[in-house]
Amino acid sequence: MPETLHSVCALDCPDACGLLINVENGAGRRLRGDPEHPVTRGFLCGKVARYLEREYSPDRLLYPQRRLGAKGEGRFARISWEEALDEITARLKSIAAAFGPESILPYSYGGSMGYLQGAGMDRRFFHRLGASRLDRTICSAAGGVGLTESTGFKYGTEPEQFRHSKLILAWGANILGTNVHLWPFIVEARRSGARLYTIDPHRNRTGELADRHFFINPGSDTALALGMMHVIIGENLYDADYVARYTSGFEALRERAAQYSPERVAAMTGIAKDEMIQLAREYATVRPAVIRLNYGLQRSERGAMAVRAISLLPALTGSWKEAGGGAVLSTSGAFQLNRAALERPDLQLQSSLGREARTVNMSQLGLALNELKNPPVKALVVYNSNPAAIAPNQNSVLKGLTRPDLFTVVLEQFQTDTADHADILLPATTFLEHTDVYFAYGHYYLQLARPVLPAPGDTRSNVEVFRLLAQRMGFDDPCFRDSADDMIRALLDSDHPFVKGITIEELDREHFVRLRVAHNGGAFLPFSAGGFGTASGKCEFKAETLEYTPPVESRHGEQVLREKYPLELVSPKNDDSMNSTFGYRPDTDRQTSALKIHERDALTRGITHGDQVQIFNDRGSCLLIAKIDASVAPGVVCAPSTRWAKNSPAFRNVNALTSERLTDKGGGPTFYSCLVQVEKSGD
Ligand SMILES: Nc1nc2c(c(=O)[nH]1)N[C@H]1C(S)=C(S)[C@@H](COP(=O)(O)OP(=O)(O)OC[C@H]3O[C@@H](n4cnc5c(=O)[nH]c(N)nc54)[C@H](O)[C@@H]3O)O[C@H]1N2
Ligand SMILES: Nc1nc2c(c(=O)[nH]1)N[C@H]1C(S)=C(S)[C@@H](COP(=O)(O)OP(=O)(O)OC[C@H]3O[C@@H](n4cnc5c(=O)[nH]c(N)nc54)[C@H](O)[C@@H]3O)O[C@H]1N2
Ligand code: SF4
Ligand SMILES: [Mo]
Repeated sequence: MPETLHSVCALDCPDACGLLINVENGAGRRLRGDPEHPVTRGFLCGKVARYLEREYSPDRLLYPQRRLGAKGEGRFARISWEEALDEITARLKSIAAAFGPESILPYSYGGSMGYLQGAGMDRRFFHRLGASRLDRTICSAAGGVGLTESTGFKYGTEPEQFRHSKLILAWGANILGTNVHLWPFIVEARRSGARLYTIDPHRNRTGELADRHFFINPGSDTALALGMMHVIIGENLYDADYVARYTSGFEALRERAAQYSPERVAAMTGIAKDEMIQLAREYATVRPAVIRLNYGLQRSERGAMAVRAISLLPALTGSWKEAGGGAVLSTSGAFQLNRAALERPDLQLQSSLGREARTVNMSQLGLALNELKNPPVKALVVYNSNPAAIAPNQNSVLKGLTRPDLFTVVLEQFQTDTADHADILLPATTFLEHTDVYFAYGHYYLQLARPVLPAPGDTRSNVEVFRLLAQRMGFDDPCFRDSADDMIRALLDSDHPFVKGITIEELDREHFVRLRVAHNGGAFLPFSAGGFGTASGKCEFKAETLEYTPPVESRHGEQVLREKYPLELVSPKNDDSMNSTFGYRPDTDRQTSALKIHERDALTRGITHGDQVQIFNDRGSCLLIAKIDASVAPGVVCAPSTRWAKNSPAFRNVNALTSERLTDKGGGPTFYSCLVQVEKSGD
């Protein structure tokens, strides 16, 4: 009998959709969005509507394998789970004995947003082992710091409230591409007269449909925010009552903003003076106005400051008070579950180290593999991530991954660039095949999904693999025998008012449960009456440290660099894929092989539409196909990311160009502060 079962999309996406799947004789037939889910509202993005192709792809990894060829070559032979686990255990034990357990480095990120598969048994295992801890900075670290410095919490306006807005600023946020379930709320708002403006160096899919697009110089958002404050304060358009009650440091802010005259800001941002003034006036006077900032704008050298500056704007205008006002970067901070009970950092004390292990920044994997000492990294265990394709400074990363003395284990669904570098490659289940609980970073619903399809071949979930490894390592703490449900119960054991009382039974029954952020299903208006999470309980302007300096790698940055490499490269998300997850799809590969370049920059280089071009800087080079279009301003080139390096000529993608320089705060990567030169390629 065909049946309809419930699941949750586990991809690294703010929308965290509720799914329905039709299953017949154990085979998935069709996926669709759950019509009951208040944010999914019955539809899926294009990439996941086709997810069953991935589920049943002939390219899925189904058996454990041992590498035969050279690292990176991709030749493997099938082995049994017994052999695989024995070899991994023996190697990890001997490496830990010889170099100390910190010579073992886990590397994981967004393959699954599930708590269990992403931060469950794996964390317990590495904590007990005493392995180096991974600082998971690669996506949102800078923005997280910026936001908490101003508002104290990592949450903001709920998506459902966007329908009440009259002005929506998509600031470094490609809503239609990366957060498509916000779009229907914006459509609703626009039907009632709202305007949508985009602020982005790339006029993306969202920008094309906006009422107005502002081309901003990459990395200059702090200047724009300060310029808007200049106008808002100077013209007395701020909410004096809200400012007096719920903010601190206003007088210093007034002085600081006064320094950012529209003329100065225009030169910094590339946005004309009158347009900037107009934007500030509209933002302050059209009510309610909401800002959707996303992570795009914090992948620059000044990313934390940019997010901090922008997230001060709704406090200045009092826009937090209104349904359809405020701002949102993430909602993740509202999911105050008991992560310590799930991850068990206390197990580190039971390790042979007997103390907390060092942390290694994942945005500097190349440095970690090639230069870290005391101890050096001798073993790398990768899951939920494809660092060979997505980590910055690819030449350095690949140099590290091909080190003959590095023992590498990769848990994967597909034969990625990173999988090609494994010594032992383990086949992983998909979210349709394992149990997990999901938070979201674009809404306020906690969700549970049970397996809806059988795990094919010899695939195993991350939870199972780390449970088996723990047994073989002789780790006897009872937590290593926990079932998925035991782990979920531990996670739900939290007294925080947003989550208190949510049970596994409720999640099983309802599939999605709204966090207790508001009473009786009412709107969640964070900060409508203050309640900021800062030390003072107020929104802190801290104007003494609020200032704009251009990124070193930018048109106003270091002179030697910008003369040699005059173009600014941004490599934002591809609309129809998910980082490198779908890199094996030919249509995805085509989309991510493009370099968008303005006609003026193409002309001066003798480049015509469709030419193969070489993009290069001191760190490396890669080959892409020139696409001359007006979606970027002169001086900026844009390459949708992230392609599989092995499908690219010369085995390099855009991350051969990006640097391991870190953001101003948070230790985040600076993917979008990247100077390059482009020329027509000979071959
Ligand atoms: N289709 C699709 N959806 C995805 C993903 C995907 O790969 N594909 N990835 C997921 C992940 S991991 C994440 S983190 C989210 C990210 O979601 P977003 O943050 O929306 O995505 P990005 O493409 O990183 O950046 C958004 C926009 O910021 C712009 N930008 C770059 N530099 C600057 C700048 O200095 N200032 C301003 N104002 N804008 C700038 C980029 O040009 C881009 O248009 O999306 C998730 N959803
Ligand atoms: N140039 C450039 N580089 C970027 C970015 C950019 O915008 N530009 N964006 C950055 C950002 S924001 C992010 S978040 C990172 C994303 O980088 P990653 O988190 O590495 O994301 P993906 O490339 O999608 O790789 C996730 C992998 O996890 C695997 N996977 C999925 N589910 C499971 C599971 O249950 N178990 C196991 N073992 N594996 C699983 C998938 O098959 C996939 O290969 O990339 C960063 N890199
Ligand atoms: S990738 Fe995002 S939009 Fe697409 S189904 Fe998954 S959660 Fe929904
Ligand atoms: Mo991300």
